[in-house]
Amino acid sequence: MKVMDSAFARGFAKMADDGWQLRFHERNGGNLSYRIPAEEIEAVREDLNLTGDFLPIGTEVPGLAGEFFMVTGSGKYFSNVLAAPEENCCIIEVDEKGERYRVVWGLTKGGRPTSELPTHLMNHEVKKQASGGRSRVIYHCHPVNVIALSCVLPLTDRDFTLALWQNMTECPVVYGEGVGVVPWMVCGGRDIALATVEKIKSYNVVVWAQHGIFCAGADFDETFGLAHTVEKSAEIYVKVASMTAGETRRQVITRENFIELKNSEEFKGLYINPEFLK
Ligand code: 2HA
Ligand code: ZN
Repeated sequence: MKVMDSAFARGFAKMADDGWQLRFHERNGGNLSYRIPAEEIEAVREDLNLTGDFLPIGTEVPGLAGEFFMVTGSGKYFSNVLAAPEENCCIIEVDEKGERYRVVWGLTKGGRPTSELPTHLMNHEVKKQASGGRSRVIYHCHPVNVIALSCVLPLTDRDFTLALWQNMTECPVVYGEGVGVVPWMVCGGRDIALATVEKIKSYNVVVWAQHGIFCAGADFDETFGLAHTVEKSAEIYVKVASMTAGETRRQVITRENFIELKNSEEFKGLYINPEFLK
């Protein structure tokens, strides 16, 4: 099968376009990666070029040795992915030590995988392990309202989690573990990757102050839905702050409400991080 006839490649391109439609990706902002299951890569093997040279990743990810990923290209625009995935994305193979990669499909007009490849792969490595292999998608985008909040809220996991949870019931339901926050750092390198990895061990969403978010999930719908839910709550916060001239919100979902939600019949088994209920 051709890569572009596979469900995973079509899902990847659709998600990129969903992000573009929601204005999460100005210019070449953001990046997306998918850890491809063995049977899905097997089905498209005839369309791969497995003869290229391996290049250094810039970090070591032994937990991903031999894995294949579909990723967006460095400098490529999300707005162009759906029309021409083979020009704007690629499939990479990680070598048997987890130190190097090579492009085996895509980037037909040249280019490299995303500048955030070290962060993506290091996040995949920890999420793969923490989720027992379930986690497959890492998504980075620049949603305007989350970034706006990072200009005004204290940059703590607690402040962000409560600010987002308290506007909308869906939030603690969808990300009951909360969100992590990384202060402003230079992007694209190993330091921000390490800081993000520390946070993504406990959360599925990490805010990069004055930059955007990183999130992780099992599939495209779950991961995009997570980013969308976070950004929607941030938008509500920004609207409320605008209506009230910056005064404190008058009604929010309270700590007692979160406990009520968690203990309800309707949401039986829902996990809400107890750290943020204190
Ligand atoms: O331009 O978003 O963080 C891609 C990015 C870098
Ligand atoms: Zn970015």
